[in-house]
Amino acid sequence: MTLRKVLSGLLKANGYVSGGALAKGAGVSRNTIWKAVEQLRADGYQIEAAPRRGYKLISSPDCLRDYEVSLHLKTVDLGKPIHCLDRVDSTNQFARQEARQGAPHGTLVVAEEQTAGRGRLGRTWTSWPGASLCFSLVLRPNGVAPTDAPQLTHVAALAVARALRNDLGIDARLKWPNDVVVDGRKLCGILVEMSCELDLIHYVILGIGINVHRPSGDLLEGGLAGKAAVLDEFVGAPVKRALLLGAILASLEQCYIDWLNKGFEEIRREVKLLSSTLGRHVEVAAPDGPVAGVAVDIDSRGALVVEGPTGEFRKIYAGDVTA
Ligand code: BT5
Repeated sequence: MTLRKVLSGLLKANGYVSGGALAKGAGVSRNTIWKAVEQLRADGYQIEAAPRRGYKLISSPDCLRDYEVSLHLKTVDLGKPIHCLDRVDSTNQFARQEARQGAPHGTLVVAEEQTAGRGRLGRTWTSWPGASLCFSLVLRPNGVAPTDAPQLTHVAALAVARALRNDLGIDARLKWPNDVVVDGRKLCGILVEMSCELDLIHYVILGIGINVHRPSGDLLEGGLAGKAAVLDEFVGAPVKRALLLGAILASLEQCYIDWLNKGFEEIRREVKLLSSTLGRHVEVAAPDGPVAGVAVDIDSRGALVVEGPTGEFRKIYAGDVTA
């Protein structure tokens, strides 16, 4: 808490701020401020100290520590509480354990490194310590039917795309059902998992992975070469992950509340506008076999509607699209 308050005081000062003023703002002693500044320096913050003038923040590292992440939260529920982990098998797995033990709606799990990041259907999500943003949220959508939960994939994808478009000016598009793509390459993957009974959702775990920086040693080569996109390269400067996380959570909270209050229709309309899948000839690896045709719609349940060569329409509820 003290680190957060000191960092917040340094940021607000936008120049030098005295140790006394920081101590007053944080409600602690000057000695505690001195210790907090030392801790922040050890964590990679560059802080100048000058006699009679106080402290000045020169630069911040791109870190995902809880005090930095919480500083950029603009949400009511999402991100409360926060678990910031150095290393975990999968943030979805960790969040699921938390949810089982009663973690509240909005609980955020973010990790610097995932050792067993998951995609859908047992696939792998690759991430790189320091270069990726990987996080999961515990959601408890009260009153929503389990059959409507898959719409959350679209809600989340739209929220990420909106944040990237509005805050960073990136032409982010949505590839049905769970990818956010830029220039046709995958920047972000979304994994929605649920625990439910026939007519009751216990909890949903929403996992989001984003490639932010190009990993050192160009680990994007190999299987992901030409398929994966890296955010920095579209922004033209290194993006701070804690800031990005704050922007995405704000956007997600807005989309989520709209979805709860107004249903899927408005979300669907915007998803269709940003879709990179609609209007294209696609091949879909659907659970009951391959389907080929033109993707013509996303229906009121989030299914992809494909028009086959003889004019028949098929609704695909889950699958992978090759365009
Ligand atoms: C996804 O699955 O795209 C869901 C990814 C969700 C990842 C997050 S990270 C935080 C949370 N914790 C987890 O353990 N998971 C979630 P799917 O549509 O099945 O896509 C997986 C496929 O995407 C892989 O088979 C690769 O082809 C490709 N892929 C893997 N890593 C990638 C990356 N970093 N960038 C782009 N594509 C990637």
